[in-house]
Amino acid sequence: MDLLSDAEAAANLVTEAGEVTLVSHIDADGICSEAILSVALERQGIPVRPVFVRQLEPMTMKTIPKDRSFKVFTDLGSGQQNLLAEHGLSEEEVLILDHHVSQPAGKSYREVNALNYGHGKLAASGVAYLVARAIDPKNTDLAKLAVVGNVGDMMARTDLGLIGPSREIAEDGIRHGSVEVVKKDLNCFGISTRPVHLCLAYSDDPFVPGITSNPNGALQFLQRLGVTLKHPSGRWLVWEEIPVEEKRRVISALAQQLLSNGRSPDRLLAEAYLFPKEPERTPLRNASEFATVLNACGRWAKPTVGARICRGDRGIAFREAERMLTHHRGMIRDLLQFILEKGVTEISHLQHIHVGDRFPDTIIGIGAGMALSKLNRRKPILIMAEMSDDPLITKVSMRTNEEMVQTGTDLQQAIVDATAEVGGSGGGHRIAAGAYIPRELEERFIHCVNRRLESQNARPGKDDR
Ligand SMILES: [Mn+2]
Repeated sequence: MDLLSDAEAAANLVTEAGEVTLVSHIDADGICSEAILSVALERQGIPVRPVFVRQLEPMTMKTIPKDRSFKVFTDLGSGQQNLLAEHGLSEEEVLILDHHVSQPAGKSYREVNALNYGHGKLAASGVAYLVARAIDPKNTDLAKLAVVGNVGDMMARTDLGLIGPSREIAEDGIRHGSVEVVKKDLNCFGISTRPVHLCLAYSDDPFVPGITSNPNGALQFLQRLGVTLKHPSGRWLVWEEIPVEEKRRVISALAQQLLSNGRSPDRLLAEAYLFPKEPERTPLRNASEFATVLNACGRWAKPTVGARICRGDRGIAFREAERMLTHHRGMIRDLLQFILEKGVTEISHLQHIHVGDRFPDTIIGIGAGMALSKLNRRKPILIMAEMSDDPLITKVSMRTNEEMVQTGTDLQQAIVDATAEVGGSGGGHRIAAGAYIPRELEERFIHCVNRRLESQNARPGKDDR
């Protein structure tokens, strides 16, 4: 069993279809997966009907038509094979391209799942790309979207860059000319759109004392270094525009700042993925900001706007996405403010807060992640929200930071174990995970997770999977 030959088999299978229903997830990885595969199939003359879902559960299964189309599931499906079977889908009409833990359920659906080949850092859009490339080697223009999806799913986070097959896909993009790799760039978000001092202040990996969460501190730091901060026209420059020599000055001063505070500079640099053909100073210029645009579209129930951007729409869809991004950021700012003002409840191994129905459940994880750098950084944060469409269910999101992951914290494991005990479903990654749980068992769930985190911290730190 190897990944490329299975991608090839999947390509043969899907190109035999007369028409395809493509069911995908609403996040950046899911939107990129859908775009990659739809474009590849449309180029073969095969009509595709996309269906986006927040997650596969009995309610959303109803949106999958019972017709003669071939059903492809991307970025979901592996863990919900029981639902596919219950929906009456036969083995012949299904293909799953995923990277979540597989749970076979009686039927043996055809599946290309990165995890089954030992690739923990290849997201669904990477798998979809390998299938698209097997359909036609000319599809390397789609490598860029796979880079966006992989970065959006945090595949580059732990290792400070993409590795293995997802890195090889980025190489395809470089050869095609649509992707540019900067090997040792500053590990921070917003290099194409944010004024440099805000870019530094809003990044918390690594946490730089005096700069992280401190825009004024960051500004003074840059002024002391004599960095050119503004364009002659008066607007702020973004990191991408700063001359290389000045970038080096900033990076070495940040390293010194970390060392003099007894912190490691290990996570200061990371590989960045730029898209030189996109317009300058827009969030489409680099993989992580591009992914944020798509996530904003998905979280505000407009995944198809994101899908149009993936297909190259830089007009109406892009302007709509920009408005959503502005709205998205405003809402997250309000949420952050709310968390800090209301305050979290700290227990032995985590800190938690319930936001009720004040904020949509789709953004609480992001707000929690941002709040964590202003709270106790030694304890993961657990945030809960009511689900607007189901009063009996509570959405839970958890976030921690790289330092805690390196000492053994694994939120995915903690959440999966706790949902096994309390009921509900959950999953995610070591650094970020989420669950849907029965509302009446919130308290018990918190304590289950707390106990799991306690036992993880008692173990010595393990290598990342
Ligand atoms: Mn994914």
